[in-house]
Amino acid sequence: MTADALQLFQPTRIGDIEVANRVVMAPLTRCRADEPAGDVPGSAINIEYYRQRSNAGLIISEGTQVSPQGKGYMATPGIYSDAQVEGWKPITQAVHDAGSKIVAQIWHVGRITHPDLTGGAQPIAPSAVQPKIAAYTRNGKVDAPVPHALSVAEIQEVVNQYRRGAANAMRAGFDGVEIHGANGYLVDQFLRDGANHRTDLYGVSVENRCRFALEVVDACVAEIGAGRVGIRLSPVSPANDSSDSHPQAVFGHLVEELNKRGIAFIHFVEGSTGGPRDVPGFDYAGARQAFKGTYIANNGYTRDMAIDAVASGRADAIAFGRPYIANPDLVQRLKLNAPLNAPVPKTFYAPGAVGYTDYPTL
Ligand code: 8OZ
Repeated sequence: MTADALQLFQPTRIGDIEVANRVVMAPLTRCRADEPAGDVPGSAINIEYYRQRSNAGLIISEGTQVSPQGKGYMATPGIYSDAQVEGWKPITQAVHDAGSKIVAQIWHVGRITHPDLTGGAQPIAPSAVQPKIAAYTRNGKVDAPVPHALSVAEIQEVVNQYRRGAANAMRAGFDGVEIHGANGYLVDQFLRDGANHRTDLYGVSVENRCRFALEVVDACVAEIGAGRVGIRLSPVSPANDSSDSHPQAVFGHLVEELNKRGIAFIHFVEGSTGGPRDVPGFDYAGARQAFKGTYIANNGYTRDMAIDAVASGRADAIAFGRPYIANPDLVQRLKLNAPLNAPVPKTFYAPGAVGYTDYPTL
């Protein structure tokens, strides 16, 4: 069979979004927004970076914080200010002009940050439990502090920040949003009992620990429609000091609830983010059966694994992260089974064009 006949390269729909193929560019933090201007994206190299990768059926943007307090790394772009919305517009335009689609990953890091990154604000979390992680600030590597445990009223304010992020994403020309529910950030902190020690409506039971995630989903759905909302989950990933005693129970329940809401997609980090896939504790095939929307699979997929997963129906689409950093023309390379450029980690988060827009195409 010629590559063009492979299902991985066939068009489909992801919720309301028509995509040219089932290769997805995973969200990738690149730390190249204009920080002094207020974490604004849209520089010439930002536009060029996304334009180069518009061979993906769907691009998921780098994580974009929904508030200043939601920021955990230097020079990540936001989606809360008018200047940020204006900054995103030429990026979404360039992607659309090249025939691709792009959703904004809306992100709040919760406790995975430091006041040096949040404009002095104390990090927030479901509970005052200090994560065992270091934050990287202009002053170097520092321990993330004990976060402030959100009150119920404050939780509602944060839900509204995601809602505004979704509305702003549409104003900026995005095709929808991916709620960042993975990798130990705020949504995941509520889901998993390593970080969530609450005893109120947001804690203890599986239903209560899913409440925040579902309130965020419901707010985004009310704002932009279920067909333009997806979520990324990493049920067993230890990223950012995340852990849970019974991941199957909490994420199994969450998937059922997400299915009831008819959202466009769930994007699963299968296994340990950027690491081993064979981490026990969650049944992805069961989730695939339970969720009627699009199942996007991620984490260490090779060409053969991606072709097989989509052909066998185990996944609807495959998200590639590091391969997309180093291979702007990834879809063409996958079609031709051409060799891939190796990513260079030291330029992943460094400013400038080197290691960003200068990887060679075929
Ligand atoms: C790598 C570096 C900084 C942030 C994630 C948003 O893990 C991230 C991230 C990854 O989801």
